[in-house]
Amino acid sequence: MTASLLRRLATAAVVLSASASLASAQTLLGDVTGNGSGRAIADLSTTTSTITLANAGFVLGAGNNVTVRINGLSHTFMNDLAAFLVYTPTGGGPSIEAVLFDNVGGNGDPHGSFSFNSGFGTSIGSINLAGGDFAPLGSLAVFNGVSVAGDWTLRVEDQVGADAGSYQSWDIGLATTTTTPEPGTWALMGSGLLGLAGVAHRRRKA
Ligand SMILES: [Ca+2]
Ligand SMILES: [Ca+2]
Repeated sequence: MTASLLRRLATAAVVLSASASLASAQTLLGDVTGNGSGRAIADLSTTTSTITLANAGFVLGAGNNVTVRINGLSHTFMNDLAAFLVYTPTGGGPSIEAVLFDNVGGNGDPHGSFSFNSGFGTSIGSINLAGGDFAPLGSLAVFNGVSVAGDWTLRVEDQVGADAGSYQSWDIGLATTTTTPEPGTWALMGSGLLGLAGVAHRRRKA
């Protein structure tokens, strides 16, 4: 066994142990991520929090590409709650939505962070109120094929009178493929500087 191979194996072991520790926490997967604000969840209310992503050229392929993580969810009656992920593309067009959970947890009090990906092994129907990684009620594959650019909204509904709650923040993680940009625009695409570069170019010409 060569030294180089040993080094590669050691690196792989580190990566594996990092994934293992992530999986025991609340996992966020994907190369494109965004963070959204927390909200109070008032009794009998609907609350939304939106993450706007500007990643032009990034597309969701086939597979379990969407992870949603709700951080610090707290409520005094879990079954009151329903939560949805809604996507509206930049420039308009029909929205797409999926239900993350609804009518789960009985009268228990959720108190933790909850990650959702359709590839996770535990259904949200078997919720642990302390949080964890769960497959959502609705399939997140409904987002496959969309261009990432747009508004990603977490909608949380408190549907039953008495009891309320809050969450601290939320994250989205998207595992993407890229459409092929023109040569020279590749590096600018990811950093979101394409528009600025265009402005600079026009100024030089003027
Ligand atoms: Ca409900
Ligand atoms: Ca309520």
